[in-house]
Amino acid sequence: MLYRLREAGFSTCVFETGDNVGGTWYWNRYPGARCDVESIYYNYTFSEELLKEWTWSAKYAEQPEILSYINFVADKFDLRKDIQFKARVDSAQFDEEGNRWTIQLNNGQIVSARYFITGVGCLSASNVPKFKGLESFQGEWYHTGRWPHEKVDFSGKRVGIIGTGSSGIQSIPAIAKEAEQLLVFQRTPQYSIPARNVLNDPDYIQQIRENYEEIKKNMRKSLTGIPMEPRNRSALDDTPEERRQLFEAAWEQGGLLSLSYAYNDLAIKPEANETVAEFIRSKIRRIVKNPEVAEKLLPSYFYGTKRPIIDTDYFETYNRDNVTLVDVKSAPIQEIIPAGLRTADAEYELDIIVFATGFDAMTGPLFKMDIRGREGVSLKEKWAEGEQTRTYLGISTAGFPNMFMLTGPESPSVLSNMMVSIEQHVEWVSDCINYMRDHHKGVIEANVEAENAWTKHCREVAEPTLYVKTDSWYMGANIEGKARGFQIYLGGVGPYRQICDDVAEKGYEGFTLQASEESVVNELIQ
Ligand code: N01
Repeated sequence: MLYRLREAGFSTCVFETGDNVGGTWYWNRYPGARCDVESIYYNYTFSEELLKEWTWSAKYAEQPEILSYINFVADKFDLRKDIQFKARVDSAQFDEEGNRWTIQLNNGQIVSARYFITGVGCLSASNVPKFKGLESFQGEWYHTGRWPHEKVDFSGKRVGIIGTGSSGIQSIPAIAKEAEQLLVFQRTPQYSIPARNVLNDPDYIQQIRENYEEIKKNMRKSLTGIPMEPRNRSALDDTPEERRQLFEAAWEQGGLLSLSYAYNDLAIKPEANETVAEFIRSKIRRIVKNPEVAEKLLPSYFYGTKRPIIDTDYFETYNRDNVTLVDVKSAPIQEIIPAGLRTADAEYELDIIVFATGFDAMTGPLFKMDIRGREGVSLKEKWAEGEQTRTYLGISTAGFPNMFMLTGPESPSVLSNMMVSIEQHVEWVSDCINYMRDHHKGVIEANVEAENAWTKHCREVAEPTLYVKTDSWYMGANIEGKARGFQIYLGGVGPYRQICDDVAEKGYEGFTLQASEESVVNELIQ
């Protein structure tokens, strides 16, 4: 966003809490952290030069490599000179008289800007559950989403990890190799399939480079930003043996979408979903040697309605002597004690606790700032009314003029390859700001009717799917007291891009654009 606006001649400044670039990949440095989207699709595509200069070492890049890439991009385009680090935005308020945003930083600095763009991500507000007694714990504790920059030494330690989502499942095998004892406190068992990571072959990279224009086009028009489409057949149209063979091949192939895309109705029909769910359960039973442990690891929600997880030796890790699975669904964690933690039926001594307990997703990062639009109404207040987010295209929200949210709620965001969705929003927003300048407009604001129609459309697309039947962070269900509602646009990246482009082509249909003060003054003079 900074690069595009700067190239277009706008004076632009980025405020960043961290002391360097990287965002998600700056904060999530826990052992085993890596991307679940293939590296060749998980990069910027705006610069051909950049695509040629960077080579990914493996199919799924590890966090240090992705962070090096982001630093490489920042250096190449000299981005840091317009980024203020260690600068957290505490509040942003729209001033109706001057039609400008007043942005207040935690260091006391106040900035005035015509446009206010949030690039705070969807999963950056880490969630540490409010366990009683945490402050009394005498060991060390960490959250996966706020991992220290120094190495955490697990050797010879009794480590407890709470949470078995993507972060837990990536870190458990890595921590188990180092720690003396690892206790996994699991509330909800998860489906996970092998990533099957491999090093990238130079010939393969060459072939990708030669065809990147085509690959980029396919990524942009695909459903998820990854150039793959679901197989156009119902799971219920195949015999059990045909299904088994297909699922086996997908399991061998590994990766994020291989099983989800095996049939076209797995996210819609419970009976279809059960075929893939049971297939994965059969794999867990076969991999985990202790049948009692295997039984505790069997998930029961609809497969794919939480972020599908890919792993390296996750279920195999439970065959190690130093790993113990503790079921905290039947005996919940009651409190953290100085020596460890206490569940409803036992006490566990621990030297280190790892919270792999996720994030206050989607709205959490936005609500960490006190954002106020017209008449001083805060975003929090606006979205508390009716108990759901309301946006136009997931980019803007009525009452908050000249504010844009990159990968905001009700856009495809976390249900897509984030790189593709970020670039699409960046292109759309910078085109819009250029249009405003070229047409002498000073204020752009979503109309309430357009917003209501978009929010309704988002709900209507999600409603027939199984996503809304699962308690997940997609639904806001992981945070106590948070309003429930599906906050992501499920219509797909390609169709969504088309909708956004059509809106722009029709002169920003659904928005009200006001002339800039300068152009009004000019007209009066003439
Ligand atoms: O968080 P999660 P995450 N007591 O919310 C448990 C992305 N990501 O950080 O399911 C006990 O998925 C909770 O249990 P339950 C990706 O989009 C991507 O792992 O609520 N347990 C669950 O097991 C992902 O979906 C990558 O019953 C408690 C876990 O903590 C998203 O980030 C890598 C608890 C939280 O799982 C979030 O993943 C990592 C409590 N009080 C993450 N509270 C890539 O590969 C919570 N839990 C790119």
